[in-house]
Amino acid sequence: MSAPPPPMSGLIVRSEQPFNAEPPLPHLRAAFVTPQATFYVRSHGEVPRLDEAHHRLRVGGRVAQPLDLSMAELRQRFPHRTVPAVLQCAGNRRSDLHRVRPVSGDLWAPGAIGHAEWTGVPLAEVLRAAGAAPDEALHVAFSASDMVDMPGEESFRFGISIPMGKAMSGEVLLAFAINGEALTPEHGFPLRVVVPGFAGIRSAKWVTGITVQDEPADTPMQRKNYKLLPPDIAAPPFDWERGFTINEMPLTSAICEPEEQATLPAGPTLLRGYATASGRGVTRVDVSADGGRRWQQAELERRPGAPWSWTFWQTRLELSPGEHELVVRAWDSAGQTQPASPEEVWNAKGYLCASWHRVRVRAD
Ligand SMILES: Nc1nc2c(c(=O)[nH]1)N[C@H]1C(S)=C(S)[C@@H](COP(=O)(O)O)O[C@H]1N2
Ligand SMILES: [Mo]
Repeated sequence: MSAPPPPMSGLIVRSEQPFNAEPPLPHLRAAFVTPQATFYVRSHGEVPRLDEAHHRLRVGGRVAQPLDLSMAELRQRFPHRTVPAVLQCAGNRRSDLHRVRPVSGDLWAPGAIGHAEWTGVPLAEVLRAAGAAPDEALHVAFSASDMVDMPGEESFRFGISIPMGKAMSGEVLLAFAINGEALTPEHGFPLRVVVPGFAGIRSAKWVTGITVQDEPADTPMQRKNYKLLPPDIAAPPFDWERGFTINEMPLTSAICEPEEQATLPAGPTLLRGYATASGRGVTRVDVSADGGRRWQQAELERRPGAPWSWTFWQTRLELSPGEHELVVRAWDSAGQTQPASPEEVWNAKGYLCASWHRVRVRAD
């Protein structure tokens, strides 16, 4: 009997162990709702193979009524909600920062992002049933089944947290389905957290425990990594105290087509890509064929009433024969736009690269 084909065929593998992979950008741009098979995978350890029938979710800490739920109980006892939301790794587009000065971590192109319809139970409902005090100063920590190895750390169980205010917002889900189908093991089967608008790291996969506590999670990935360090910190050992925790993701955009280093016929050329403002609206997308001197506005495609969804954009630009630097930048509903160059946002861990996305092409 042959093994079933891997669900993530066609992805560009950035690391075999742990398994990290992202879709080629034209695949990502092919559908407004990213199919699970096209969705990037970011794992810190081995992918656990879990059994839904025996999976349990324990809720404890500063709650009046601790819970210990099977998957069937979770599904039956709480209302279901579907939220279209972007999930994006804090390291998306790290390769652009690496070209400025070396950074540590997987060298993601702009494909460590996806947009799916997540279905599950609102975390807020479960916290309310457990009698968690809705005190905004508290933290909600998630623990998971996977063991993580990080450089300089003893092996530990995955754990991460979010502030109570976000946990009680209706959009944070304990999700058991993506685009109407069960999660695959790589994406967190049988249960994962989805925190719309926050860096992917907060969306714990294979979640087994929820703890309401006074402090953020006491794990290396909460205390140290996933912090934005100031630019003068260039090499390890990092002084993590000088960094701040990455929660909300910044306004960003990317060109998905044409691809970097493409050779195209001169003349009108279709450019397509994505933009996301993480809760705010994307109000305008500008595209340039001359490195950002002259701009043209792209046509936008988005889903009304879906604040955590993304925006697709497209436009045709006239390319004369020769080399061109294609550039995109998005604007949000607060009139903010993206920084022009990766130099301005360089940080040693290579997080939050949200500068104008630039693609070099040749027209013949
Ligand atoms: N348990 C667990 N949850 C996790 C991770 C992990 O390694 N273990 N990786 C996180 C990171 S860094 C990201 S970007 C997202 C990626 O989710 P995906 O693989 O479904 O795209 O999961 C997050 N949740
Ligand atoms: Mo991530």
